[in-house]
Amino acid sequence: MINDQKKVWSCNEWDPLEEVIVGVVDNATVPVWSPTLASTTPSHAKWFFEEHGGKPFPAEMVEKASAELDNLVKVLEGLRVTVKRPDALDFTKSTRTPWWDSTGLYAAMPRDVMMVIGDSIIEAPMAWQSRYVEIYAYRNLIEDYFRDGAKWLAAPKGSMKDDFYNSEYTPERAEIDGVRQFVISEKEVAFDAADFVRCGKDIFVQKSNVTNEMGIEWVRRHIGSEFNVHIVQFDDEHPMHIDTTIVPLAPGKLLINPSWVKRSQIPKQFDSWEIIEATEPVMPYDSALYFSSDWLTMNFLSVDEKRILVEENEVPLMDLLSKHGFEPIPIPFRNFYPFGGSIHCATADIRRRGDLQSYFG
Ligand code: ABU
Repeated sequence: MINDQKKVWSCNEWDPLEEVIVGVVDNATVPVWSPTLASTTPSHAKWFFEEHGGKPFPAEMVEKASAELDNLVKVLEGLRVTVKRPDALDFTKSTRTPWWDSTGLYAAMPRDVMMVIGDSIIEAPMAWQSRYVEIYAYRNLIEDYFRDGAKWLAAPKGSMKDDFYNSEYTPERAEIDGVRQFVISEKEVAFDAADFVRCGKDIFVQKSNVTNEMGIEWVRRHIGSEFNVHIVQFDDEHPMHIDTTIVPLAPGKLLINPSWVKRSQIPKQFDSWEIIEATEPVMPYDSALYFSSDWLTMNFLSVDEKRILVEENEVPLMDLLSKHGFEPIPIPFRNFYPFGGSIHCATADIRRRGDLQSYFG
């Protein structure tokens, strides 16, 4: 079967998008405050989890974010992209294992729980107890893609027992003697798919508070020898998800977060690429960004090598992209930010037209 006929096929972040999953916020539930959450959550947001932990997100937040997701679907369909939605599980229900029990989170961020590499769907094992069952929101879709010929790999889910987490870790001691510390250990396989960025045969990944070396090694061995997996590290002291740090825009053009990425840290593969520094976020740091940094600015979705869906308030970024020959399409998405992501997080590519190739000499 040639790639154009494959139902599931995507090799990078910029080929023409033909099918995508867009998340839902229905039944989204606020996790209970924990050291795991504290490792990447801004401390100014702690009150939100203390007040709402274990309960549904406030209805007004859900309604506003839901309307923005529905609008995103309309915009994508208008661009001739097929859109699928996950099931809204009842995330207020607790998952009980022999070692712990926890309420769930949401099905808002497909980018975190699964990724498509070539014609394979890879399910991430995750690292938060509250996200243990999240993938089941996508299983009806994944089973259909499997019936249509996709390959399907599910990474081994860890126990997420207490001793998987690093009890010594505190956000204030995120680096000791020049060595980055993480809240998760290497005891079992862990990764979120959003710590990987795909550039054809080269895939870049960061170790983070949800992705460990064992998880990266699992991906490396399972995707096969035609792919090169490169581990990168930048200056984000509390890393979780790479899609606000480096964003490949098109062959030869890489957007970087100037606060976290030093030129000397950019992988040598990008030596001949144009490096573009993102503009500062327009949103104040403490404006309801409960789960994320303020760099959601960079968390946009490429429809193809030119057109990019960008949150409508991010005007300086849109100006920058236009200056570099891109065509930003503004959409309202600000009310989704408090759930921890922007347009990239809220989506997962299922099909992009194009071939698997190397973009690095
Ligand atoms: N899930 C994307 C959030 C990354 C960040 O906090 O910058």
